[in-house]
Amino acid sequence: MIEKEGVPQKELLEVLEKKLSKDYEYYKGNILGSMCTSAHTFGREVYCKYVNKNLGDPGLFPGTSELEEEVVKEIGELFHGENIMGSFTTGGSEANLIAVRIAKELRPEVEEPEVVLPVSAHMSFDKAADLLGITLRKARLLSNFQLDEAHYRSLINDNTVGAVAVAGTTSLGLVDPIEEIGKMIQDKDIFFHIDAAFGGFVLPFLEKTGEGLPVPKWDFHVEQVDSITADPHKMGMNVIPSGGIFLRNEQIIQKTGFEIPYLAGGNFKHLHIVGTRPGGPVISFWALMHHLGMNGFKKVVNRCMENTQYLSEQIKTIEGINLATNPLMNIVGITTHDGQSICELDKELRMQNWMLGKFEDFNLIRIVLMPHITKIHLSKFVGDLKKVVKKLEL
Ligand code: 0PR
Repeated sequence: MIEKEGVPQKELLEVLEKKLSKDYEYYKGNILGSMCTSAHTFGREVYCKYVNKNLGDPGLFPGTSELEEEVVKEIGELFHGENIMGSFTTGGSEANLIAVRIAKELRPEVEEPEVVLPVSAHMSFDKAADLLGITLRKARLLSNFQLDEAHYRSLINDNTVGAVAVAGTTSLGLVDPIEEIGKMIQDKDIFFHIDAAFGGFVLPFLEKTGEGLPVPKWDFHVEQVDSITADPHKMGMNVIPSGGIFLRNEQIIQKTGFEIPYLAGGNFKHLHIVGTRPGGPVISFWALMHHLGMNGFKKVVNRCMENTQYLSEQIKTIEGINLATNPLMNIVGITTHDGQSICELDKELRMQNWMLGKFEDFNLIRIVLMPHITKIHLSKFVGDLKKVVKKLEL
């Protein structure tokens, strides 16, 4: 119940501190299975300063709106595109939903639209398909977790309005064969979307990759690619919420956008699901990108990759468990040596307060080596992992 007379701020802050003490905290190092991390302090500062900006009515905030255009264009260049359009979103799910909707809108003549995607694609595509009345055709993976290209090709037909590939899979951080898929749909009227929600702010900064795996072409470099999802609130270290949708063709917003005619700031077309839209994360990421520069991001990614390498090497020495695959990015998958379920392993480690990702379909535990994780946290984890594997006699 809300009190009749307000409670003093100091008192409330104390209550909040107590109530929120249940939450896990990134800096403690036991959040090992998340794609989010502590927001960069400079970004946080800028965000707080500009928290009132609403891009849902861009005519009232032309400065913020111009900044969004600028940062989108710059990210587009990072992804080897020219004059890229697009916008920030609430996250990867909204960006993917927007992309699937565009694919459908561009082909109104197709009565039963379908989208082809790998089975490793994120749940947000299932949500999008459900909301938009689209059928998903899911391509299998091979035993090494790479896409079965022949199966993907076989799912493309006259009803295919969209093709999706992932640059940084949710489970293992792998990149689909994007050039090859591009060739498959060449000269077909199929919208090609890349989900780089995670990989978008890793791949451009990867210098040396795990086990020397080459970084495949994944972005606007591939001429068939029409759009990309990339989320600043994952490896971009920006505040939540900040995802992004990036589009090659500037006409798409005019062709498929929604128009709200009564806005205080005047008419605008937009692609978003939300109306009122935070401008703060756009401004904070503009500032963060320019503050860190290429080298700043490379440094962060390098450190995450060093930790990835360290953890991978350690896992290789533990009998009973295996690396699911050599990591390309800062995600490590642990599986059992003989195919035994990872559920018990996950449960035991969780009891030791390690918050991991569990992917039952692929029988693997996921560790995302985000910037908040240090080698000290990892060596503690490895110690517990060894004990648990022994206890379970894996
Ligand atoms: N695309 C990919 C490839 C993703 O991995 C994700 C989220 C999305 C799209 C959707 O992004 P939003 O969550 O921003 O809408 N992947 C994370 C995951 O499922 C989301 C997450 C983040 C989960 C932090 C847990 C967590 O603690 O693992």
